Amino acid sequence: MAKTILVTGATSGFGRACAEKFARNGWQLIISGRRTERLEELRQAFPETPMHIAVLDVRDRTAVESMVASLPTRFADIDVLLNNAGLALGLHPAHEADLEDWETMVDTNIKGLFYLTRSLLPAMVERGRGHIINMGSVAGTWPYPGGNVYGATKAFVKQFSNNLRADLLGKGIRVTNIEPGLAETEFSVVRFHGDRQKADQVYQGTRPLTGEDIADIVWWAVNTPPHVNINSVEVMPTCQSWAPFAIHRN
Ligand code: NDP
Ligand code: 8X3
Repeated sequence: MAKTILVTGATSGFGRACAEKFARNGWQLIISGRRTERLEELRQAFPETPMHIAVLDVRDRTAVESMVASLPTRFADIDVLLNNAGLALGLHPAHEADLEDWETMVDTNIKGLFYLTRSLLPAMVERGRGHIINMGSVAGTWPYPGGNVYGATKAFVKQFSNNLRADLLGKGIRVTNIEPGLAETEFSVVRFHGDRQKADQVYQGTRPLTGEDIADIVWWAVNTPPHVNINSVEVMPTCQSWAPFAIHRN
């Protein structure tokens, strides 16, 4: 029987690239996101691959729980949960940021991620097998102007991943936090509320990471032997590095 991965945010970017990678390599998939037509299109691109579509807003706890409770039997034993759905909204300094944006990021990147995790963990513990891969970010470690709540949600993802490892010691379950830097997906279009020109400027003159780069890393982390746990992977494009400390002078 093929192994099963559940990918949240499979309609775009990293999630879509990861879904394609696992489908090409003989896994069966549960693909999730809010945009039904994109999930249908993904399933049609892999007619040989068993794919279950779970149209889902990860912020909706009841919807997450009932999706997990009603999985068809052949998809019920999940080997890998890829907690990828997430977003940044806005790049304003904290005193000008939109509170709605902050709430959406917290509800999606933090609460959505732990709803999925909490719903699937009991079955993984019972089976003594499973792998949770969380999509963190360099923003969870490195502060930058305008990163305020987005970075803080990813700091949550980082520490939640570490604490999961502590709770799951001896249970046969692996946990990995992937922490990418600059990557060209729909991320910036979403961050700038659909302003494509502003989004394009983020990547101008760079060679950013791609969804496929991240899919290669997820695939590697999953396929290390069961006694190996990749705790975290921080990855940037070669064209990205750190800035010096900022100093305000009068
Ligand atoms: P995309 O915008 O291309 O993809 C985001 C995915 O998340 C979409 O499939 C979207 O699906 C899904 N999503 C967003 N909100 C919800 C929701 N409420 N419920 C369900 N699904 C949701 O961006 P990326 O692929 O870049 O982002 C994927 C992850 O990677 C995010 O967690 C992001 O924070 C992280 N990341 C991105 C980096 C980058 O520079 N691109 C770098 C580091 C981390 P739909 O809209 O159909 O619901
Ligand atoms: C996405 C990377 O630097 O835009 O998490 O926050 S960054």
